[in-house]
Amino acid sequence: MVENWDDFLVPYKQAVDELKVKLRGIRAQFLKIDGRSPIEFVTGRVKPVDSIKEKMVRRHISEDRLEEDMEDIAGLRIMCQFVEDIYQVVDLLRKRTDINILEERDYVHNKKPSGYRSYHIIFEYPVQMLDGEKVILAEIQVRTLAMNFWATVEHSLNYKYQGEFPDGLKGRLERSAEAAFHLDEEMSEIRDELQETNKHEPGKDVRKSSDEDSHLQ
Ligand code: 0O2
Ligand code: 0O2
Repeated sequence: MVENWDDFLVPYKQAVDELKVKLRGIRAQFLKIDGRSPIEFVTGRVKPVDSIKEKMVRRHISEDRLEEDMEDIAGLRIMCQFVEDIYQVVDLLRKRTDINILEERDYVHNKKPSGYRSYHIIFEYPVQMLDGEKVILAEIQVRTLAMNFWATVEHSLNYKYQGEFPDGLKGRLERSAEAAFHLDEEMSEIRDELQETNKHEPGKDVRKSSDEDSHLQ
């Protein structure tokens, strides 16, 4: 049983704080070496107690199984510019020795019925506590800026309507998720074409190319 929620959440808060520093460190290293990072920015949060309790009811999780059965009490988000960056970040995470990946869920190419896309990684993470090491479960969601835009807005609308969207709006939200994904695909294509142009005509001012412009109209 959880006697004191603040005490229960201490290792989770520690994990989120540590992982934010570590993941932001990856970005800093990339920028220094490459001038460009597959990580655009990182956010993190400990799930609020009210949300934990709501999810316990929804997923039939008892308090004594909380540590084992609720994977996202500690949650991190990595935002990327391009879909390809997501998989580069996932590869980097797989190679790390400080996290032990238990499960990966590719909602990028297997979208959820709502239209939601992201790559989820569930892992064990050891936290050094005063009375020794405590291994906790945590989740990292890796997504593009467009996926994050959609998920953020949809999440706040969902909260307002408690998942019961008025008729027709569900379909429109799904279609807007697809529009966001098309935007991601278009951005990747534009990037590839710019790289091709630079390879064949180094020094050409690609900003003046009307061909790329026409794709987005
Ligand atoms: P900077 O200089 O603002 O980029 P903290 O741990 O205090 O840094 P906190 O309060 O826990 O951060 O917040 P959170 O939500 O974990 O992370 C916020 C970080 O994400 C901040 O970066 C924001 O700038 C960054 N962020 C949030 N939304 C966006 C966005 O749409 N675009 C970009 N580029 N960044 C965003 P920092 O680390 O505070 O530094
Ligand atoms: P938060 O902190 O409010 O974001 P479940 O949690 O029961 O829905 P499951 O199987 O435990 O599902 O985990 P899943 O679906 O792999 O990941 C759940 C998390 O992914 C959610 O956490 C969201 O952060 C995100 N997510 C999944 N589907 C959607 C969606 O349709 N829209 C949006 N905006 N986000 C989604 P929580 O619990 O909602 O927590």
